[in-house]
Amino acid sequence: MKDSTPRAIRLADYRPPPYLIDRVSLRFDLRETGTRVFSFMHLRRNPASEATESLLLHGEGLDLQWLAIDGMRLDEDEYRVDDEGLHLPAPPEQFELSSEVIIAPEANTALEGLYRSGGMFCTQCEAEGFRRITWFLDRPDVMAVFDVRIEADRERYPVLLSNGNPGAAGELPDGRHFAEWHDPHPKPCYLFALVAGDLKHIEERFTTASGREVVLRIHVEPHNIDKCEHAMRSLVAAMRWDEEHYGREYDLEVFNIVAVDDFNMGAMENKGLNIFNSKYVLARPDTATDTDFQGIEGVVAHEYFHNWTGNRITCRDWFQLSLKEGLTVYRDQEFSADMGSRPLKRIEDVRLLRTHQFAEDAGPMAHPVRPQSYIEINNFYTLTVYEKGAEVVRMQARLLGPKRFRAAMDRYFERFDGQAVTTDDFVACMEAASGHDLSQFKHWYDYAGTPVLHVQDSYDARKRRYTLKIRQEVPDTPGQHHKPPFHIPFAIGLLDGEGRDIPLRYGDSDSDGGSLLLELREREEVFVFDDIEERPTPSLLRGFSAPVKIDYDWSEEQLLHLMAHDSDGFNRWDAGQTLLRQVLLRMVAQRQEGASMSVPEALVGALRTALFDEQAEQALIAEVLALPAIGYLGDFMAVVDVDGLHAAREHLKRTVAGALREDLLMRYEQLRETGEYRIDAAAIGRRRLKNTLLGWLASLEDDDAVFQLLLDQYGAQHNMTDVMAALSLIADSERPEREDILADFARRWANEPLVMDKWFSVQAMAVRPDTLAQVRTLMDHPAFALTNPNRVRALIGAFVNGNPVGFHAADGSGYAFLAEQVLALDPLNPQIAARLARALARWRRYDEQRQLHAQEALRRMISAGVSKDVYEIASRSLQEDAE
Ligand code: 0A1
Ligand code: ZN
Repeated sequence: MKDSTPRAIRLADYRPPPYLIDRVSLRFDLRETGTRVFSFMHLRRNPASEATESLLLHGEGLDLQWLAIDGMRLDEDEYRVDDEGLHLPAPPEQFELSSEVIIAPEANTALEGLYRSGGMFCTQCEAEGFRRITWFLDRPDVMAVFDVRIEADRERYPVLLSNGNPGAAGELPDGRHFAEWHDPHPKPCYLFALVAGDLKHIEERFTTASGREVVLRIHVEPHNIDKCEHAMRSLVAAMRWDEEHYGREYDLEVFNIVAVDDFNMGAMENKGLNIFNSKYVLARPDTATDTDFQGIEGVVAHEYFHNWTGNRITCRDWFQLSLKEGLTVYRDQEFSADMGSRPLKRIEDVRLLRTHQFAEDAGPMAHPVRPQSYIEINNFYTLTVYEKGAEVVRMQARLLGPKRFRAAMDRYFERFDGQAVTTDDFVACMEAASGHDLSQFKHWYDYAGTPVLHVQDSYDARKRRYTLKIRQEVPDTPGQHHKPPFHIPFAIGLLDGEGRDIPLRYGDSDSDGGSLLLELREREEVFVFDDIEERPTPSLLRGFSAPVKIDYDWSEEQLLHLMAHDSDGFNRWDAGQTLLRQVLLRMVAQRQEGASMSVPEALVGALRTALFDEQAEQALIAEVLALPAIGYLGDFMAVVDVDGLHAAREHLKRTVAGALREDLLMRYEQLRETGEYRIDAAAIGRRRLKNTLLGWLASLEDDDAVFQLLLDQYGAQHNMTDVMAALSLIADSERPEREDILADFARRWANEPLVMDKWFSVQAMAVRPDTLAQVRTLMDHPAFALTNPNRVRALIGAFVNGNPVGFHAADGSGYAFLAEQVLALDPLNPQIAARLARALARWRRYDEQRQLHAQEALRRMISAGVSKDVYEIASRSLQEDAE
């Protein structure tokens, strides 16, 4: 093992930094091998620190050339360098520290610090990558003003970028040139960035609300210059939106975005120089799907919004990560809701949360939105910190109401601008601006686990009284037992027999004819509603007002009633999902008992009604017709039966498609793409519905007319959304045409790596007996590379996370494959290896035989001596109290 027993870092051990760094200037001498970094910085003792021991400046893998304090070179016995960094035994109260180090970006496959991607140099410093560039106090509460000078070969690297505003630039001897950058805003070093390369850009001018002009540029490799427009449109829309909704303006003369092919995550909000995974920049209708376009819009906005929520106001320490991430996800969700369809966006976000974050929160990696300890911070860029963190902000916005939430945000920006703060500081602003007491609410930040609301109701016809009894339960999670009750905003409605909302009042809240917001605080609470004429149908947790699970004994009639009438669009959809879930789980049970699986007539009828709903948005109809995922359904079983769930889903699809074949075909025909391609919300919704119907139809495997539709839609090559919808269904089939079509696609797109990723994924996700063998073969394809995170996610990731039937094969072959790939990846890129390893975290949910195979795979990782990234995931997964 690289680190014999990796040490845990604890929130409780936080101490202010011993020194502060006010200014730093960096000079980069970029070379094909061996890049020199010169650093000059001003340090002074932090008045808020009591530390007296020697000063540690973080640094990893730096080849130190020389070191000087106030211009005087230090002798080797005047400092000490170890794995952590540079120790200065007794530094002065304040001093200039200068140094030269040599680093090797050309050998950096971990993609942290300074590295090469394609022909360019780029950086990734969050969370702790800056220490791989030069010595520094690499922690977010040390904020400095940066000056940067970059020197490089002019021909190979004509474009030289860093944070802030551009300064001098010019020629140097030997075909080299330089550029200088000055960032006036003090920032933590995790926001530092540098790019050097042969790039082309598109440009736009943006005038801020107060009349300042900003130059916006998106830089890409020359052959991608025709794929940047959507990203630019998204950026301009995001800038305007932040002015209109939060009064936040951009604060530099330039805003640069660079797309790079090798990137561990989605993108990075470096001040004034956002660096993006090319997947979240590049799009053309023929290369990108609607989901890709929406992803770009969301990520461009997310990174832009970080300029205020993350950069101007940053995190005190990495335990506060959700301060910037949860808040910024909330902001980008709201932005996307305004750009497209609000109810649809909510459904998508909740689906992600419920299928993936709930699973994380119920497994061995469960951690609070504000974690209490970590071994490797890179393992905590999680759905909990991001998505649950966003729900925690959303709940506060809901509790405060729009006006007071805005006032609280104004206060936050005013009070903490230029500082590194905590989630407590954020909540304090919410409290101060509203007068709400949020002390109990803060449990959401401190305790892991998804609360369950056990709901019982009763109706007394004589007293015309309806009673709701709610008991909340927060499950134990690793290291956290017996949790106190949470403060939960619980929006409800009661429907009468006609499906209308019954006007409700409770205490001093009023439903205004729509929903009523109840606030749960006790372990058990009873709500009584009087003057209710008939037994109502409850619509619970409207709009998904809190990230909780509801345990209520729904009848089929109630769900059908809600599906048809609920005034809350989200709950109308959710009622359908609950009904589908109930039916599918019953079918799995029937199959396990050796009985034949049955699909209720009423469900078929309800789906048919939804299909012809004239009022609903087409995208919403598509969502109603989307079957819950195996991963989500499995959580409702004592022992996950992947094969049973797959069989039930397929049987249900076939049965419904058989019954509704003519209706589905008719609607499909009506929705066919005619004329020009557009990417507005209506067009996206139309395509989504059409392709959902195609999916139902394709379950009729022997239906030649249906298969012809797939071939026609593929053959039309109208846009990538339609092509991929057809291709993935063809790839899932046993038809002889399959191979030709896949080969055709690969021929067309051999030179577009992001499109080839789609080709890898559909094959990795195909439910066929030879899929794993195919995946292994595809790893030798010239377009695949284990060093590129997008390729790894597209092929290996798609198999382990997107193909439950294949990955959880009873013989353990999927688990063994995962262990093998994690071990191959770990020396190259521990972050990506650790992310992949998470696929095994919930092994305890499967049968005994699979459990044995999974444990073996996890043990194999640990005993091979892995990075602390992988070690943390694998060892926690095996821990006794893990689930
Ligand atoms: N702050 C970025 C996410 C990010 C985190 C870590 C990275 O490298 C290890 C890269 C990006 C965001 O939220 O977009
Ligand atoms: Zn972010």
